[in-house]
Amino acid sequence: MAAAISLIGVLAGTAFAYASIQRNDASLTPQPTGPIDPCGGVKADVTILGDLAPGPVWVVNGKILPNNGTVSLKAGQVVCFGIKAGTHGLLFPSQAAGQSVFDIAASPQASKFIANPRGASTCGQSNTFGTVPQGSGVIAILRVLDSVTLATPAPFECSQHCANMAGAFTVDGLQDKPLGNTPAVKLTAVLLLVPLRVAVSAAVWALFRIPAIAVKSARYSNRNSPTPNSSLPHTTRFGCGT
Ligand SMILES: [Cu+2]
Repeated sequence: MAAAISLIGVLAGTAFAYASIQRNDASLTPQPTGPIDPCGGVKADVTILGDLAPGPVWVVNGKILPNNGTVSLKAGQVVCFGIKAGTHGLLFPSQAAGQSVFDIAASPQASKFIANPRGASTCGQSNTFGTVPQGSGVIAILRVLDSVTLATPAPFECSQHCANMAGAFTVDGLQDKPLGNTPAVKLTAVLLLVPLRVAVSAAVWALFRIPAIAVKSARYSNRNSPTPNSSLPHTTRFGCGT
């Protein structure tokens, strides 16, 4: 009985060990609110977040993009646009401009891209294409086209902050691919065939050489015989055993 009471006491004590510590000042226990990085769960090659520090800015892979700065992309890269703080949207001067860089139609957020998202004069332009400004979350996940030819960098803006939050995309080179998809592996496969071809050539060459060796050996084995080795082909009896 004493042991049972002791066990109950231990269990009761264990339960108390998980009780929360009471704090008088609520600021000592701040809780996270909302997604800290809306692109955190997206396996994007490039993350571009709208922020408000020090003012309305794009933050590219953690670095503030100076206004009218250039974002260097590579073909095939996945780019995640999202909200870090403030209200932002992605705006291209035209649908063609946006589609010259990204495969917008294949985006999970393709339906968010509309003509003139803030009216006929969005950001003072008449032919814009992009998303309505939003206050949180992912703006869009866009994939850079595989084959991109840009005569000049493709401009973009924030549909909320317009020219105060502008930039341009350049696309050069190809996104690094796994080795299995590169021509280098094919070259390696070709190189692997070379020793095999050498081996095959040696084997074929041996087929011609071995009978000759055998015949030569037979000739020497009958060197002291009084009669030629009749089992040998006629052409090999010549000169033997005399
Ligand atoms: Cu903005």
